[in-house]
Amino acid sequence: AEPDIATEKATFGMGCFWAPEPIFGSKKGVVRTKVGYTGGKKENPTYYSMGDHTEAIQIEYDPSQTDYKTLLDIFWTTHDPTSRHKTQYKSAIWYHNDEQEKLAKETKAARQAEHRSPIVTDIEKFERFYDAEDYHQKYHLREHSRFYDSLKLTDPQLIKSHLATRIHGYMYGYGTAQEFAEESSKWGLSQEQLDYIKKNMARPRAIHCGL
Ligand code: MHO
Repeated sequence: AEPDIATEKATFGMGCFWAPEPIFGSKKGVVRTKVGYTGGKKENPTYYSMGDHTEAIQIEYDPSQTDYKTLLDIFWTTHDPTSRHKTQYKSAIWYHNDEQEKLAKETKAARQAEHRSPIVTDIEKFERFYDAEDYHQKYHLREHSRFYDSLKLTDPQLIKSHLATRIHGYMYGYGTAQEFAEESSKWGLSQEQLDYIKKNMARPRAIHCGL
């Protein structure tokens, strides 16, 4: 069953949207992630016709376990906020409230000292998120097709799945073995499934997006 907790949202553009899901997925307090299109005006964008939208990740987090500042630290350090890309892949923060806007602007200013070139990240008000097509959700988890099939998640379940979100992160090396041991004991997975995840945690496959 999906955890029934009050979550808050964070929405980021970090380049191709396949990579950020595992980056955030296994972080403390991250309940679920999904990918989609936001920031533009075009109605009902699709991957091959996204118009003025950007590929984005939306994170739902438990504010009693983590906070927006922590997520921003991950955002700033796991993509290059100084490289200018076309709108599809731009670096951006879409804030959901005044507090997020303030933290986004403050951290952007503070992070500039770490870069030679100007940070080009756009900070805009969140308007509307269009979910990406099913095959983009948990993209890299789906690549482990036999394991993925063994989870028996339908596409509508997958986009909301806490379990898939967490596994996706661990599988690509973004969590610690200790956190994994504590958390995975509650998942009800078979020993074979757990061993498969552990094997991948030890040697995570590299993620590449050809931007
Ligand atoms: N077409 C690029 C980027 C994919 S991203 C979801 C690739 O295959 O790596 O736009």
